Amino acid sequence: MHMKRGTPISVSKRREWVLSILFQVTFVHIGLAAVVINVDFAPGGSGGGDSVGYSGQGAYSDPGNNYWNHRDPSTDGSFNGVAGTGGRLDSADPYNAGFFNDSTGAGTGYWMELWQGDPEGGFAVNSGHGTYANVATDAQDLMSDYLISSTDWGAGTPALNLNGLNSSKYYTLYLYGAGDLDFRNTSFTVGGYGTQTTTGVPGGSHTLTLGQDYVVFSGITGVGFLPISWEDGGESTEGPFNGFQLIENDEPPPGGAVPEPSTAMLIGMGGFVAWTSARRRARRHI
Ligand SMILES: [Ca+2]
Ligand SMILES: [Ca+2]
Repeated sequence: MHMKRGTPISVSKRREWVLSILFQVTFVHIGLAAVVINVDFAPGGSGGGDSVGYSGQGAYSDPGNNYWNHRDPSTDGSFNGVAGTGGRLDSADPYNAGFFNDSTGAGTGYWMELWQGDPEGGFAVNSGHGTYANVATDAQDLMSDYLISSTDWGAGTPALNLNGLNSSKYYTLYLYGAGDLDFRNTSFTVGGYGTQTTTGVPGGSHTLTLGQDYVVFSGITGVGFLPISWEDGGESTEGPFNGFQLIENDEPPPGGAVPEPSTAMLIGMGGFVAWTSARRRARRHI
């Protein structure tokens, strides 16, 4: 039994289809052109000597956009030494340094409040010290300085609220917790989204690695703010929090994963090529 073939497609109809497909390819691309907030934590004040502000790419790929917000709450310098600089947090609680810029440097309505614990601390590794070798080589100025949660210093746990979220948007959060001493690792809890723990780096040269240097919480939606707390992950008594990336999307991540924009573009173009090939094959039979 033969399928009945339709009449040949008019030129205007084909043009309409091509425009439709091009629109969809463009839409997919724009849909993933997310707003990205990059934040680099480091000790400030008397303990800020070895802190370095980061500019560049994080683990979330955002080509061409290298702006990072530097958040350096004041420390008392009590950890200053050959390994680096830092100390107990001694700024007013909660620490709040205003609205974040996005990864292009443009202003946003996102901001945070940091509660310091009892108080907890911050540290920046001296780039001339041996433990600096454990810092990810592709983001050294992000990972070599951090805030600390320590079980040695009492019961208080440092936490922050990430504010200004839009309850109709979808968010992905990259949390960085590694570096300095081998295996120093961090357990992050994001309110309503559970707990994830980095493994910490095994020592030596490496690049940013999922699960080791950072963890990712995705599919965050329906919230106006996010409470984030962190503690040591069990490998040592100190858990570092080096910084984070907050990615704002209009759409939920497909299949629970966020594809890189370049990959999505290739998939979109692949679909377009497959469609035009199918049209060419179909035309040969008309
Ligand atoms: Ca830094
Ligand atoms: Ca940092």
